Amino acid sequence: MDPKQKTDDRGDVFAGFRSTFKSFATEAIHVGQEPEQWKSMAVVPPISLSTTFKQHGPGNHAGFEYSRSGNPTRNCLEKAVAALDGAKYSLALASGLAATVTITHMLKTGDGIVCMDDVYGGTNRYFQRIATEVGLEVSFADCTKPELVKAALKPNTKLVWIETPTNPTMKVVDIKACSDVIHEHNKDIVVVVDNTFMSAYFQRPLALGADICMYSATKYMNGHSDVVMGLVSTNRDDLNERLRFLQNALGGVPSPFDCFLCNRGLKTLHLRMERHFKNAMGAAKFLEADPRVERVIFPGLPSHPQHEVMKKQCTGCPGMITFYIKGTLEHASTFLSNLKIFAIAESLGGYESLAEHPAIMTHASVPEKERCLLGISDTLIRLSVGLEDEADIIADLEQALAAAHPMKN
Ligand code: P1T
Repeated sequence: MDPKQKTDDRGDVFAGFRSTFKSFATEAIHVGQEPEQWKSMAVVPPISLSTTFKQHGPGNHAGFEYSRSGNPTRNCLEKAVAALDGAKYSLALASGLAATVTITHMLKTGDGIVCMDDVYGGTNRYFQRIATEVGLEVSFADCTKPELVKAALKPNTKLVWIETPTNPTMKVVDIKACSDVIHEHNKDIVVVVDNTFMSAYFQRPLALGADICMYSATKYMNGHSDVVMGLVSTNRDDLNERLRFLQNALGGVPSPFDCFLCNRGLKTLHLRMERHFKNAMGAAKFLEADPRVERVIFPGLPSHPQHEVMKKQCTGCPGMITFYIKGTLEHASTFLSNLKIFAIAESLGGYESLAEHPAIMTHASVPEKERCLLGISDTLIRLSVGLEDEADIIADLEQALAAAHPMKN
């Protein structure tokens, strides 16, 4: 190889972003997958469907007792995810929300949670409508401003929940600045980063000061829109011990088949994310230049308010674009109904392009007043740009915009 050739030469869209994590692809493919762990020497981890495992004598087992507390296929996945997050430990849960609930169960009645003001609608609903019902105190803060996070911390605050970029308004939080402010105030406050939008390939929250990194693995980590799952990683022994206890005691675990699929999805995470970024950048530039579009929010564009933070803490951007179409709800609906490649559907992060209307779909459970304050309006549209050909994606957006605004053509 030419010694002058950069090993991290990923093309124009990645210019200015931090370099990829060392040996990411190698670890995604090999960690936790060692054929030597199986008598058969299977290169691909088998799906261990058995719910229970024979013991040599009472309490004398070969590492597994009962599939809720531990399963060989789940083990392979958890080891791979830990490596990709630069973590000591990782745990798989039955869904992203099951991960959120399991983490929150570390708290006791009277404890406080500070949550990023813009988060996935289901996270908002859980904190506001369920966590508060069992005596947890929940408040919201705009974590893009560390001074506002600091002001929100109270003597009973035990957990700070950050999502970045946020769903759906794509606000970017400086994880290091936020974690520093929180831990300087009280080192025992657990900082959680929901890393769903970024995946482990683009962002490592634990290296930036977070205590826990969690995912809805339903999205990019699995990447094929065929598994609902959650993942949680940490470097802290005490948190791992507690979370492992809760994983078993609460029981929100994924099936071995889902673990197999997610583990398989991870093998191509690096390839998928690079193409998501390239396609999304093309689509975002197209939308930003189009007169029928009011505003595009894509952290890969210099117009994004936290573009510099994004470049500093991430190795790239996912395929998530939010934009305001000019006009009214009717224009937004007509645009969405006319898309041909993009399916109108909730969820994101799969190989196929999806589009949705947050105010009516994913964030309908957020109280209307809060939605207005956050900018989740009738004309806001969220895209999850998939892995199809970039030119076809842009042509689809173009024809749907033309359908929504026929007079302008
Ligand atoms: O759907 P589930 O696997 O339970 O994950 C919940 C969740 C958690 N965090 C973020 C950032 C998410 O986006 C989600 C799920 N989101 C959608 C279904 C959606 O369309 O936004």
